[in-house]
Amino acid sequence: MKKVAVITPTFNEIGSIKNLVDGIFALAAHLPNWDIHVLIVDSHSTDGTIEAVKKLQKKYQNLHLLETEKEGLGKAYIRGFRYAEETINPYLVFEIDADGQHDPVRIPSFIREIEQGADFVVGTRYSKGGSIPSNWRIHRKILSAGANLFVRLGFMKLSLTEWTNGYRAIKFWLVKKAYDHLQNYSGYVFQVAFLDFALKQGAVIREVPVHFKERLTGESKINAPEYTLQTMFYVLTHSSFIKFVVVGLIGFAIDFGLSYLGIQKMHLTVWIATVLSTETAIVSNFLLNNFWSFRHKKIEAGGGGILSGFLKFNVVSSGSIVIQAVGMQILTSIFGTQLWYLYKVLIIALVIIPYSYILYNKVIWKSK
Ligand SMILES: Nc1nc2c(ncn2[C@@H]2O[C@H](COP(=O)(O)OP(=O)(O)OP(=O)(O)O)[C@@H](O)[C@H]2O)c(=O)[nH]1
Ligand SMILES: [Mg+2]
Repeated sequence: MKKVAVITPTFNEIGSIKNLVDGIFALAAHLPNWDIHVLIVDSHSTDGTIEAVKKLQKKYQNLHLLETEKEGLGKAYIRGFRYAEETINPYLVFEIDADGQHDPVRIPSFIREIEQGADFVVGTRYSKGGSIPSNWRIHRKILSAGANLFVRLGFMKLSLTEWTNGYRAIKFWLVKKAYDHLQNYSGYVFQVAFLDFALKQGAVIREVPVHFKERLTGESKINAPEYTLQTMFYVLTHSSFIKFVVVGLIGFAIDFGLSYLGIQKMHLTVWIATVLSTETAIVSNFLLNNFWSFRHKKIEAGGGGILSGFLKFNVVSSGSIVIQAVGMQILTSIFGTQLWYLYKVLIIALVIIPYSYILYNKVIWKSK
């Protein structure tokens, strides 16, 4: 029998903890191949949660309690993983909220995915069969859906619909590998950091739809502004996007510098100088993107892969020249040429950057 540690962090969840624990152990009876343990990681609740867990421990031999400092959700999970490793030594762990929003009834669906080869299963609220509470106020819906969309677009990983929900099943080998990375993320952003890490490790990731229920008792612990900022910062620093922008700026400097040299200093024919400078910038952009921005999806030398990637890159780059030319022509013929530089900046920011980032991710440096 393989061991499972269902880890649930709690801070003042007296209203729901008993239901959750009873719910999980009721299911355990229907999972004969799995030895289910539950680990509550409590950060000094003051509402009686700890006492309630201790009482439940008399009934359930496989119920564990770890008391920790209140250092955020991510830290609570990392402490829980370490403790589970020492005391339970699981093959699989679950993450699940204690406030009743994650229905343990879905646990067997996660396990089915694991049995079919998944390493990391995410409970998604944003694919068919999943949902968020319909009575959530609009700002809460926007925060949740917006955070997910931002992460999906930032990582250009549209096939994953859910990054932030903390209802997951993860094989323990992945947890052990992730410690070093995760210890930097003590708050809720830990969830995004863990999924990003798993993807970059080449883990098999699957989603199962879940209904995210309304919190019935207790209070939300999430600090929305802090969470939003940390999530944005994480995506910008861990996706290829910032590097892609830096490469674009370097390309611009090369193009501009060589044009200046060719036209102004060497007095070359203008079209020859322009072809030379543009193509040098394209070569530099391709190499820098391949060996830096999209390094994790690098096109390897040999087998003609680099050449065909480079040719595609030229086609995409030519596309951006055509878009700029047509866009500039349209805007200046409508609004006049006085503010041409503003139109150019707008076209680059609103059209060229998304166009290139999407095509680089989806055509040239596709996920493996
Ligand atoms: N041990 C521990 N648990 C925490 C901490 N912060 C949050 N939790 C628990 O983590 C789970 C998720 O927190 P919630 O506040 O419900 O976050 P949420 O579900 O995104 O927000 P709501 O929908 O408003 O409930 C709950 O079981 C909390 O009790 C913490 O610092 N330490
Ligand atoms: Mg909650």
